[in-house]
Amino acid sequence: MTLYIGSYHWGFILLDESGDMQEKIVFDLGSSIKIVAFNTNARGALEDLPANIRDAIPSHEALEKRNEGRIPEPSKGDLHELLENANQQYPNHSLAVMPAGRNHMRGGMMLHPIPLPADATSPTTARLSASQRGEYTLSCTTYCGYGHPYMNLVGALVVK
Ligand SMILES: [Cu+2]
Repeated sequence: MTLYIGSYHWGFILLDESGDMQEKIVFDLGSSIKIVAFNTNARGALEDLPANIRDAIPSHEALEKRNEGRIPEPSKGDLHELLENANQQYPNHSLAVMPAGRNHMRGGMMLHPIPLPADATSPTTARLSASQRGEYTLSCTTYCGYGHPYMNLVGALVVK
């Protein structure tokens, strides 16, 4: 099974092979999963994706809308300005997969961080094996501006 994961300021989108957006994907214990990860700002990487996946990626405006209510309003400035600023100054993300509810510093990750630079010319591929039951969170471990601490998709992968 292949999963497509895209990063944006400040979150991840999770797409299955048919290009359907998912909040959560459930696997059987022992499954082997291929992850194709990309920065939604990396044009070169997007060109390398299958057409149905590329076409399913929301516009930058739609991705920005996802931040409303999920990312706390800053005490100074507004969210939109901070996002523009982050796009310029901190364009890169990374993807780690770790057990839900745990700090990544404590280990137990399913996937050590893979970089998702904005100037990547191709997506990054990784393999995971679902060797332990539980819920896993997608998380960015590269500082990417104001919303970085909220850049995670809690319990997005579930091994049953
Ligand atoms: Cu990030």
